Amino acid sequence: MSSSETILVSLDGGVLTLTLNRPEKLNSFNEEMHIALRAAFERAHAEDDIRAILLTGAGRGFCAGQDLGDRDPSLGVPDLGHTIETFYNPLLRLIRSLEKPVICAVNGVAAGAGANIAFACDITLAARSARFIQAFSKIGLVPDSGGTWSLPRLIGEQRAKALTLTAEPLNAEMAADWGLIWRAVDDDKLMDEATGLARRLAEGPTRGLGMTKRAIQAASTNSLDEQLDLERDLQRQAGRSADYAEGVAAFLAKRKPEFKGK
Ligand code: LHQ
Repeated sequence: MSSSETILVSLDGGVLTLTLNRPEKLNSFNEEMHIALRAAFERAHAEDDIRAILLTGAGRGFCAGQDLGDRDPSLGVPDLGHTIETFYNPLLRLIRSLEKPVICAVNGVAAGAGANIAFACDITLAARSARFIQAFSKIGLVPDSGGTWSLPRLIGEQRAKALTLTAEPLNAEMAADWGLIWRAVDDDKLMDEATGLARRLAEGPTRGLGMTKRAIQAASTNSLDEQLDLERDLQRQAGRSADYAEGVAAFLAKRKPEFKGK
């Protein structure tokens, strides 16, 4: 495992595990952590050996959003739009455009941008003790990191407005019931379950999985006709992949496929 101070990075079995590592600040973002996390996602885009990403946090929290000590208006009025443009939006775009599965294991509280980053990942598991807090309204801000886009899509306008306007915490079980995350898991099982899932996906037909992610995401802005055309085009590409050939050969031979991600 190599470590910058703020993000722990390890690559094992095709899974790039990224651990937010400022536990004394509940893994809230400073610029150093942003830069390190972005570099790790850029690496995930670039390297074929990386076939799934697992994002989690060190210590008792997942991520408490922006480090507010770093953006303290008493030290001079900050340009938060610049912070968003420079750090949060590029991160969100990197996660969403990565054509590989991004698993998120929410090990503890996820607040502000921390919650919305978790919701932007492809499959999010959370420890039963974890809470999600749209903390922005408590400090006079608006939700960012895609929250105003993902929340109404995932849970509808009423619930999205109630969560963001009140900043009431939502527990993991309820987040799963509402469809904000995939599953709530016993605390002591979270990392085993998340790692197992990431490993399994890393052994999958990466190109097909990546195109599946692209298609599902495109659905929120496409018409049915556009989506049907997209499915045709992606299926054409998938049908030419080595992994499709392997999948069919394995099926016909009644053996387990060995996908190479190509
Ligand atoms: C923190 C933080 C934190 C610094 C805990 N900063 N130290 C984007 C662009 C630009 C600017 C603004 O924001 C954004 C997006 C955003 O994310 S805005 C939302 C920012 N986040 C918040 O407002 C959440 C603030 N944190 C909390 O409300 C609580 O810490 C939660 C509910 C997350 C957890 O509560 P507790 O479990 O009771 O823990 P704690 O409050 O005691 O925190 C533990 C330590 O972590 C503590 O430090 P200390 O030295 O006293 O032990 C906190 O000060 C520190 N910490 N969040 N965001």
